[in-house]
Amino acid sequence: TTEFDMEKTLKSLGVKEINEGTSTGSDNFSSGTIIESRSPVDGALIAKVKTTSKDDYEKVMTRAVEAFKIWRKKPAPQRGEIVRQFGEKLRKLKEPLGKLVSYEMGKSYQEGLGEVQEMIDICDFAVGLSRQLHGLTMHSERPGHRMYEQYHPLGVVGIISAFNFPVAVWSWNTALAWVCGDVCVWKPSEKTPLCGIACQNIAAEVFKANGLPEGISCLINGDYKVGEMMTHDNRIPLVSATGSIRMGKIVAQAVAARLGKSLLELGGNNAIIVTPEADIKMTVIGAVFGAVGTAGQRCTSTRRLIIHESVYDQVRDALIDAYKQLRIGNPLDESNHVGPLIDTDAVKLYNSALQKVVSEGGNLIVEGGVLEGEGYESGCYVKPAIAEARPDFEIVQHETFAPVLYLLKYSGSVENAIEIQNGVVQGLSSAIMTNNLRDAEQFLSSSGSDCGIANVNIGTSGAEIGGAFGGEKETGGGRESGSDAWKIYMRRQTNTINYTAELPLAQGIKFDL
Ligand code: UN1
Repeated sequence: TTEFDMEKTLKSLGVKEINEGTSTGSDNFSSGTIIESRSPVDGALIAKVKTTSKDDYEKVMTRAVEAFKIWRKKPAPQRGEIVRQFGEKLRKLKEPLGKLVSYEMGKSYQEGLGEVQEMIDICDFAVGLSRQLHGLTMHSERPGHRMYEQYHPLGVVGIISAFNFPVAVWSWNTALAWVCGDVCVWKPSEKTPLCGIACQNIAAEVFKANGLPEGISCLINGDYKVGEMMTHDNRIPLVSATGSIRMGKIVAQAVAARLGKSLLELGGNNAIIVTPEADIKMTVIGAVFGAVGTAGQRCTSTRRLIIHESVYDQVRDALIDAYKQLRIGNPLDESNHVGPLIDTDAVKLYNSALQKVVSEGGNLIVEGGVLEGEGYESGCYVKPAIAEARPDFEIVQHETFAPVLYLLKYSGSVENAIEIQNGVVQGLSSAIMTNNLRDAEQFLSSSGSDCGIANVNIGTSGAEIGGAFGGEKETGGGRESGSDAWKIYMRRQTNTINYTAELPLAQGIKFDL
């Protein structure tokens, strides 16, 4: 049902009609211009957020730098305890936060809840991590010497996140950064500012209840110009940015110019290879969810299917059938599969991709189109489309953040499919559908997929938080979330300790006075 009380939802998350978009925790202020958050679900104005001015930003940074001096001294397991409490609060607020994500961003309520679940999961992961953060010990070449390494907190971490995962991506960064002893300044997408306000409110309550200073969790709001304040700021040793390749290149250059570190999570052009021995039923489910889930607005969404000629017609026909069953409409109605795109600009990009693929000689086997009429008043609802295309089409090289799927045919061995799959500038996620062990292992080998994520008999999206998340090439090379992704949030120090009365030098050097 779409019947839900938005007013109650917003109230339980502390979101007001007009919100101060700058916050250092419980202290909220803002003197910048106002952004309006409109829901792509029905076009309604949800609430307004005041953006961050230069003066506001300075106040934030002063507090953040001060807070770091205190937070870094707190033992990591105690920092973990704070993150545990944050995770507990998220469990309690899972429904309203999931609803806000769904309403402000337009993804299905199920996916909104799933996104909050990712936040809870990363908190659990971070709590365990807070008793680890291990360095190595190594054997010194000198007698009576001990050598080891330790990881120390890094400082203020800047986070720039995208509209498509308006809450989870922040939490992947903050939950880890906090247990690592860092403080965070977050600029959410200007398309989903209310999700940012809600998350900041939840975090602020936890820090306040524990008597911790303002500045451990900070929020700033606005467009790229507000982000630029962070990328040029020497007080921020690490900027973690999720978004387009275009944005990532600008961020990377600005941060590199001051020799800062950046963690980039940029576009994908994810493919599923379908071999002659693929389980077709499984392939269709995986491909359809990957292509139309979140209306094709995940960075892991399936954009290309690379299908062996022997099963091509079968897969194509099964996809056409499956697309006929798709219900498009209000994402808060659980019977719908596909919600709206984020805004009408995204609809324009969708339309131009469809025109482009046709002008390059592609064949639309499932025609798209923008939906009009009752329930579609926001103008953001589009029909998922499928085009038969060729790998060398210009449009196939691009990530279009919409439900457009390209079918590409391959013949011969799996190497040919891998070459097509790797033949794009992006390198985020990839998958192979096959029951042939040789093909699967070939795909995973050093000459296989060049992506950060490579799956067998699973689609390209929906990665678990336990693994490192990110990709190669123009996807930016960053890794967030699980495995040892925490290391980028800390500085590594090598320590050598001499417990003798002599001072032998390394490399056998003699220096007698
Ligand atoms: C993103 O689209 O920016 O793997 C993140 C997935 C999700 C995260 C996507 N767990 O699809």
